[in-house]
Amino acid sequence: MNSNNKKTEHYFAKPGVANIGLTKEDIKTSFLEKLFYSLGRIPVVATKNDFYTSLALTVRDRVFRKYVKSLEQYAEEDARGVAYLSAEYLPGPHLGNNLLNLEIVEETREALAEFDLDLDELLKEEVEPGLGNGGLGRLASCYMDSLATLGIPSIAYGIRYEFGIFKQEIQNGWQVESTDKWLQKGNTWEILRPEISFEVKFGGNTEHSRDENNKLHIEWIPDSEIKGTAYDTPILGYQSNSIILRLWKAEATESFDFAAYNLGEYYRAVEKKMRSENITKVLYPNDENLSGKELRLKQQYFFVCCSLQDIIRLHLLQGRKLETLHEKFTIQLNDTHPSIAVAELMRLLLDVHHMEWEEAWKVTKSTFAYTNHTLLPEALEKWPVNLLRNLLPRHLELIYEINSRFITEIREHDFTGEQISRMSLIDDRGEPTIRMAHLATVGSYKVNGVSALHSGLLKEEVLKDFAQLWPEKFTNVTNGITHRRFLAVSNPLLAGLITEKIGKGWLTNLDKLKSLESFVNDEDFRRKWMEVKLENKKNLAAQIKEFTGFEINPEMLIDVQVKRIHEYKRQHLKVLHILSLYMQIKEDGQNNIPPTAFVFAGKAAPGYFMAKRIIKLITAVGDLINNDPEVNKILKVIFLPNFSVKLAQHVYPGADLSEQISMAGKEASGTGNMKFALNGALTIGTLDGANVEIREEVGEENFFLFGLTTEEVAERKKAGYHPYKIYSENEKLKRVLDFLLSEELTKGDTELFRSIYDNLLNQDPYLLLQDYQSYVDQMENVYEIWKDSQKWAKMSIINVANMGKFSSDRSIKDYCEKIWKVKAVKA
Ligand code: H53
Repeated sequence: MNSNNKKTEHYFAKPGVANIGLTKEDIKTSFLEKLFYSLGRIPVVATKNDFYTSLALTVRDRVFRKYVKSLEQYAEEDARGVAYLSAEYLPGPHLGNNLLNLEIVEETREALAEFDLDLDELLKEEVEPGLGNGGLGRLASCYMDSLATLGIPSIAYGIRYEFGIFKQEIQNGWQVESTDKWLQKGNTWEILRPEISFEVKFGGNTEHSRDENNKLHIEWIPDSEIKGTAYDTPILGYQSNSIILRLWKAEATESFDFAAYNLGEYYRAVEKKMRSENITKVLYPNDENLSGKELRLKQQYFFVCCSLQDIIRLHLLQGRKLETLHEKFTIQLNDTHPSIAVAELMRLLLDVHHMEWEEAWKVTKSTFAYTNHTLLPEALEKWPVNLLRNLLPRHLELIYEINSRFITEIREHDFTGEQISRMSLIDDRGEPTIRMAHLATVGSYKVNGVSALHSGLLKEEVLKDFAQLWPEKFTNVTNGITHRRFLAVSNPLLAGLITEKIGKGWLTNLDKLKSLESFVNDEDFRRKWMEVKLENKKNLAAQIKEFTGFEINPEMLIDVQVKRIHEYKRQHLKVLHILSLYMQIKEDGQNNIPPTAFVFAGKAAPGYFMAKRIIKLITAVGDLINNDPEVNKILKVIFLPNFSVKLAQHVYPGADLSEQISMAGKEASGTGNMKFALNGALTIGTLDGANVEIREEVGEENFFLFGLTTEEVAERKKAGYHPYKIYSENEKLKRVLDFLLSEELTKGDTELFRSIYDNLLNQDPYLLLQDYQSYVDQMENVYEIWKDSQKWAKMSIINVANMGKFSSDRSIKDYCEKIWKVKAVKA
């Protein structure tokens, strides 16, 4: 066989082999084959889920067809590649996206119609993998889409949680959590790779010995061992390559099971097995807050350990030397969650592959790059030294050694003692802990923040000493979103209108949207633009009806805040504003407020008291307003339960106004802000995260700005902030705040919102009261402009036209140029 014969093309060219074409007839044939041969069903007894699965399998074949071609190309070019390590992914439903990327949406629709099936109905069947909490996980998935589309040799690693982010229900106005059994009906998109599996050790101790040449040997004698097995999901790019999302599942190793079984200790064996498998059972539901739990550290180490062994396997498979790992691979650490990788790679290189320290350290710090996603102190990971000693004793030794060499290095510079102790990897001010962000920074060749503002603050605050030491290490890559999922797939009407006007080049180059600006003065175009928005609002209204039972008039201004519930994101600021409108109607007899539906969605971490109370506040205000005939024609307040990627795809297209109202300096970037603007919503926001750049792009006259800047926040706090003073000096605000304790709102349980009330009046750490008036004033302006629908439409078009920068394709190109030095390889 010559090498040409080995190419996949050769096999696919043979008649009758793997006929996986893309025409309507091909799709029909495959669809029936899947139904008969893979599922053993006939149409009369098949359920909707059977039809969905047959279609998903049909599409999966075609995606894999693209994947093998991509793989071949990557191998042939011996290209440098990226390994992306992330504890979270939120891919959303795969089917619709894959159809778009294969460009077979219409063919599939027609093929199904011939069997009397409706594509949209089958799309609804898909259960999405909720393997992330929010922004961080969704960003990773947007990046997968762009890596594939751009043809960047890459592989993404993570954890195959059996239960993803909890399902949220609202009962009696409160959030109630239940388990997300996303695998219950199986997962068509993944394939198990039983042969790609690695051992992961925990606990025990280390033994140090010297050989005859006085060389030190360190052996880790663990007290337990488990196995990680790979599950691969292909992620297809648009008209392009495909990459693999490789998720690890924990399993018991046969050996220790077996030993216990022989002793007749069946139950002990089963218990151990279950305990090992617990590692990948459930996603920790805290976004930007530490759980501090041992199991969480086990999860982090588990997936990092499997992924690094796999990367080394792939590297050696190509006949390369381990000393060149950093030349062929760069490993991106998505936040500190995988940062134990720095110590683990050192362990693998030193203890398993017997490299010398200097060489191993050189390879390690030339391989990793670290993305920081938050400045919130409660989100910066620190692990107790004692926990590490118990769970990963060898890694603790390595971290101490890395730290001691690092401290020796910085002593040679002009750092003060205070700076040195601030920079140390070990915080020994109380119970000694490891600062994972410092480990990631010391062990990486680049560190980036996720918006211009955040990257700046990172250098000035959290990592300022490191930025002084290594200024060239720090850079910014502003986040981006995939416009293919968040416009082409989720908003086909707007995508269609855009394509009609400017062609479909925007699908691969979002900057092309700029040319929409030349149509802002075209009345006919504006009319069509508004018609599309109205259709999308009707669709959102239908979702609201389905999930909450409430009806909203789609002509209303739809004002939306969807994101995790967190005090710094200030959902309660929005609530205060809604209450101010309510009182204007009820008490001041005001009747010129434009009809508005306020829509909220988002999950609260189950242990986050204030966040859960904010949800109750939103629903209580909703109860009051939606049931008051004097008010409910003008205002509606909706809380959409169980926010997910699937639901988000209906929300963004139907929104008129996007709420991005965090206290300046707290939201690292935000990506929802980009999704709204891309779908034609206007933004009311602070100068926080990527809002700053969005405003720069769309122009200040097309953005509703309010609130203090980051510097002003700092000054305000430094000068002494007294929320009570603001409360007592602003009568209308006082009226609204006092209403939180009213019988009407609380239905007699007047202490219900006492904690929120007291917090705002006494501490108000996120300056709601400070920014309140500015927000209310800017909302007046929003209403003025909303009344001029032509002006609103123009602003909406200009917003969309200027979203080019926020494509994740741009972000990935930035990563390639500024950090990874990886080039595209197109299949
Ligand atoms: O990451 C997003 C940012 C967003 C930030 C978020 C995030 C998490 O979702 C979880 C942990 C974390 O450290 C940061 O809050 O501002 O847009 C992606 O970068």
